[in-house]
Amino acid sequence: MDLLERVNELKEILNKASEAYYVNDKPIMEDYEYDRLMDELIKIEEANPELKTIDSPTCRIGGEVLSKFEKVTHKVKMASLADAFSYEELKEFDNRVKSVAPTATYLCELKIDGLSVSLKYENGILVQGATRGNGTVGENITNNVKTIKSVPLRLKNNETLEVRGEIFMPKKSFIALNLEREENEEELFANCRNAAAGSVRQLDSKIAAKRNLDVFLYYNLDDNVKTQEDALISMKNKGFKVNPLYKHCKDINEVISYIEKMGEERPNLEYDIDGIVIKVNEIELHDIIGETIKYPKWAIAYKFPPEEVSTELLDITYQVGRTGVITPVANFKPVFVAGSLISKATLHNEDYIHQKDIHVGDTVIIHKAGDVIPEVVAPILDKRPKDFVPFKMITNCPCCGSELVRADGEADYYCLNKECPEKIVNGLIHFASKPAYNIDSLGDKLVLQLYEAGYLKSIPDIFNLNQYYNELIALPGLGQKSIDNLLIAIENSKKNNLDQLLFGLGIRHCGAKVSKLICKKYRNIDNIINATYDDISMIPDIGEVIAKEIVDYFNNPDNLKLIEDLKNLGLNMEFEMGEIKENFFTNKKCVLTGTLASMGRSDAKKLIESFGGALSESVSKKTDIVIVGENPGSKYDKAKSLGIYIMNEEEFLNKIKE
Ligand code: 0OW
Repeated sequence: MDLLERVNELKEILNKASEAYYVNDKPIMEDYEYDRLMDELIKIEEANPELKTIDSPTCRIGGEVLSKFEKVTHKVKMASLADAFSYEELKEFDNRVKSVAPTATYLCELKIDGLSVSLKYENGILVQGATRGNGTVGENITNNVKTIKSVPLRLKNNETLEVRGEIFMPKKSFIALNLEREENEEELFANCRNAAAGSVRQLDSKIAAKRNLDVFLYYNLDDNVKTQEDALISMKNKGFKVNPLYKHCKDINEVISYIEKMGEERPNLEYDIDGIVIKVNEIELHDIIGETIKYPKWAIAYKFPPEEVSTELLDITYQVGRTGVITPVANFKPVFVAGSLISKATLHNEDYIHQKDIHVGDTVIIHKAGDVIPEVVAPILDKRPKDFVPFKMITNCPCCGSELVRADGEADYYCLNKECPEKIVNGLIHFASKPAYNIDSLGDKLVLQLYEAGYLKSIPDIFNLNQYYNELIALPGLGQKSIDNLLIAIENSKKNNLDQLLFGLGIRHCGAKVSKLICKKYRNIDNIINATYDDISMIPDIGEVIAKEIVDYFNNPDNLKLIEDLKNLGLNMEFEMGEIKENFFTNKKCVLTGTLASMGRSDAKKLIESFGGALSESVSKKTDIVIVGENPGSKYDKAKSLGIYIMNEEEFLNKIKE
C-alpha cells in the first residue's frame, strides 16, 4: 500500500473512531490504539507535508497560533431568542402563535448554556467554524472548532451545508480546569459558559484543544425537512452530535410538563442548561408566524429561576476592606450552583447573620442572586447540629488584632488601625484597579508581593518603585520585561484625570460617580481641599454623609501630606471635562441587563456618561431606560412590570449615533 492510501485509511479509521466515541458515546477502539494510529499519521504528515489535508484528524491537536480572529459575515443572520421568565409568558407566546397558526405544535430542546457556533461544510469537508458575534458578523474560529472531538471533520456524504449549534464545556471539564487554574494562581472562570467562551477565543488552538469543549447542533440551514424534530434526526444521521433530550409537545401544557421534568433533571446533567427552547415544530409555519428585528416569533426560551442548592457551612471568616470595613464570609462545602462551583459567599455584616439565624455547622441554602452573585438564603433548621456553637461577631481585627469599632447606627465594624496590613494592601489594590487609577500591570498579586517585599507601603511608593529597578527585576516571577512594562504603565498613569485619583484615594462613600461629580464642580484638587461642608453637600446627588467624609479626609494632615507628595511626583491634579454632547441619554438614569454583543459593560457605561447620562446597577421607579442585551436577568422583568422604557442593543446603538 502506498503512503497516500495509508494516509486515507488512517483518516477514515480515526474519524470513524472519533464519531463513535464523541458523537455516539459508543467507543469502537481503545484509547491507546487511537493514539498509536494518530502518531503514525502525524509522522507520515510531518515527513510528507503534501499529504496533510484540512480534514485530517491531526488538526484536532491544534497548532497554528493566530494573531487575531478574522471577521466572518453570516449569509443568514444567526438569530437570538426572546426570553420567557414565567408560565404566563409562555401562554402569551402560545396565544400569539395560535392566533396566526392554530395547528402549530411544539418541539422543546434543552437550552444549552454555551455559545452559538456556525459550522460550514463544502463537499463534505469542514471549511469554517464561526461564532455568532452580533448575529451578522462573527469571528472565524475554525482552528479551535476542529479541536472539538465531536465536530465531524468530514461528512459521510460529500454534502455542502451549514449547521448551527451551541459549543459548551461539560461540568466535569469546567471543575478540572478551574482546579488547574487555581493551582497556577490564574483567575477562575465564573461558570461553564464563560469557560467555553474563553476557550473558543484562544488564539492558540493547542490551548483550545486541551479544554475538552463539546457541541450540540440544533439547526441545519440546508435541509428540506418538514419539522424541527425531523431536522434533529436528519442531523444525527449525518454524523452530528444532537442533544437527545428533545420532546415533541402537542400543546403548551405538555411543554410546561416537560419544563418541570427537565428542571428536576437539570442538576444531574453533565452540562449546564439555563432554560428550555420552545420552537414551533412545523417549519412551513415559521414564515407565517414571522420574526422581529432580533428574534424569531416562532421560538422562545423559557429561563429557569435561579437554582437553589444546600450545603454545609464549615466556617465564617472575615475580610478587612480598604476602608477597614470588616466583611464576614461564609465558607461552605463546594457546590455547583447555576453553572459554577462556589465555596464562599458574603454574609454582609453582623445583623445579616443574626437576622438569618446562621451558625457554623448549619446546612444552608445557597442561590445566585440575579444568576451571578452567590448568596446564603437561609439555614435548614431541622438539620442544625444539637451541639452547634451560636454565632458571635469577632471583636478584634483578624489581621492586626486592633479593637474593632462599630459606629452608632452603622451596620459595619471597622478596623481603624492605619498600619493594618490587609487594609493597606486592599487600599493599594483599589488605587491601581481599573475603575480608579487603572495601572493595569499592577494587579492584586503583584501589589501583595511588592508589599511583602517592602517596596510598596503607600500610594506614593508606587511612583517611587523606579528607584528599586535592580531589586525588583530580581524578585521571583518578575523580570526585566514585566518591570519595564510596570514602570511605563505607572509613568503613563500620572496623566490620569483627577476623578480617577480622587476615587483611588479610597475616601469612604466616595465612589467613581461621586468623585466625578466633585471634580466636575471643583476642577482641581486645591479647590476640593478648600471646599466647605455646606458647599459640597449642596451638589445634587452628593448629600451630607459624603460631604462630611470628604471634609474630614482633607482636614487630616496626613492626607494633605499625601496629596503634596503626589503633586511633587507629578500626578495630574486637574479635571479635564470631556465635551458632553447632548443626546437621548443626557440626564437619563439607565440600567443595562444581559450582555451586549457589540461592547462590554464598562464601554457602554463610558458612552452613556459621555452624554451626561448615568448607568446604575438596579432598576427602580427613578430608572428612565433599561437596555436589554442577550440573556437578560430579572431586571428586564422588573422593568416591564414598572413600565420603564426598554430598548434592545440595536436601538441603543442607533440612539448613541444620533
Ligand atoms: N442554546 C440552545 C439553543 C437551541 C435557534 C435557532 C432559531 C432561533 C434560535 O440550546 N437549542 N436552539 C436555538 O435555536 N438556539 C439556541 O441558543 C440560542 C442561540 C443564540 C442565543 C441562544 O443561545
